[in-house]
Amino acid sequence: MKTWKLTAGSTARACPRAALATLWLAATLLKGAALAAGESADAPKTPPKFPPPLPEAVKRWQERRFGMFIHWGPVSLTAKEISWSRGAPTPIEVYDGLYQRFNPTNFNADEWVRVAQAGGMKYLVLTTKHHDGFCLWDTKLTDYNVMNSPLHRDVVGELAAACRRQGIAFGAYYSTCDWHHPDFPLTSPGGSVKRERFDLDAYNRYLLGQISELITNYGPLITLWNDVPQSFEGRGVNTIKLARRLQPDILINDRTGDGGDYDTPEQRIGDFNLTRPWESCMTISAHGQWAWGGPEDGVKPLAACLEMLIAAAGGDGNVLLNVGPRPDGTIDPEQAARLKEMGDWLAQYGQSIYGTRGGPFKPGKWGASTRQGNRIYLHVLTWEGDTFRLPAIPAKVTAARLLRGGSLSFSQTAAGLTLAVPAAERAAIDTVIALDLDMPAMELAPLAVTPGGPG
Ligand code: H79
Repeated sequence: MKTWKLTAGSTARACPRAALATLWLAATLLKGAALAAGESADAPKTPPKFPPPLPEAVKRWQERRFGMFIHWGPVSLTAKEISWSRGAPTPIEVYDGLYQRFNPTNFNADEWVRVAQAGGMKYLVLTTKHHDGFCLWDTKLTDYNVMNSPLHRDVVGELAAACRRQGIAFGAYYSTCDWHHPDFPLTSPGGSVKRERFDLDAYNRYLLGQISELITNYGPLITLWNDVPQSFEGRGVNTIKLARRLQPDILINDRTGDGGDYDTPEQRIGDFNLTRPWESCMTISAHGQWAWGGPEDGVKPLAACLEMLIAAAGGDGNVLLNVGPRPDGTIDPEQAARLKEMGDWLAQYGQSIYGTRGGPFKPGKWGASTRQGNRIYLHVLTWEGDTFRLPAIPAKVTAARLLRGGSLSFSQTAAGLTLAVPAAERAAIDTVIALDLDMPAMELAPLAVTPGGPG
């Protein structure tokens, strides 16, 4: 199992005492591994605590493969990390007063959606409320919301409407923990301070009321994306039941306190898994920032961004790639430009990503494979020489070609598949090869590619 990994830059961005949240994420990962290791065919199955998602909803979400995550709020004025900077380095009183200066008059929901679509993204998830408790919609349940900022516009409402207009799915991130709410047991910095008095039942009613507002007023939502369920074990099931009752085809991620419909590896690409749906959430910021990190923050290289998507699709997972819009309401042009490059790549190679499933060749340093119908797409990222060998598959390859055209030599024997692509024909980042089969590609069992990959 891969362990929770931080990006090099993320620790440098002052996040003082994040132990609790980090522990929760680590514990969740360990629990998953323990379950997987302890499972046997005849072990009694624990009955699910909540109704499962509709299979067709999971399928539609998986087919989209690539979504935009948006972290934004009054904290964007400071270019510090959302919620984590509350208390340190930003004093709590200062942080909690930022909304009084939040006036991003250039916010244009349609423009955000255009940026997402130019990036080839098929859904969008906005931080409606992060751990800092500030609400980006016209909630009736707290005054600490965007209608009381100088902007005085319902950001969630405008974005949900723009998504509907432009035909892209909309989802709501809603932090389970809330370090601002007086009834929540933990507060800033980093959720590490215990409140003397709190009322978790009252907070739970607030959370359910807000989730109800989000689904009722802005739904249908493609997903309800909870985060950091501190103190919420045993309560998450209420979230799931409520959300499913209000919208039967909604998906709910695994951070409710009692799990959910799909796993959410954070800042790392998930492992190959055809049975449990998953989505990696990743930052486009070079420093692993979620909220806008300032003009010097920078973006990840195109290769890194495309490799995320390829490795995820090859492992049968989605990618939710995060942008942090600026305090004036616009998406940083550097972030938008990188997304456009991804979108341009997807315009050419999208058939090998959208609507595909992962495998049958498991992802590795060599690259990844995806499949749809009678076809396998090989995404070769690392070449060690011109020739590339793959293990044998119980299907006949009826045609092999480079997706963007060009010459390729191919042979199939009982020992396996051999492909050769001259250096001049290879793409700078990802050489995509389509293999047509005489049978449905999903019927092939997953196969590991020899370490060291092609050679
Ligand atoms: O919303 C984003 C993060 O703020 C949130 N999840 C994503 C989607 C998150 N909350 N807790 N955690 C992630 C786990 C803790 C991460 C930490 Fe740190 C790493 C805490 C301290 C080091 C990275 C750097 C996050 C804050 C600073």
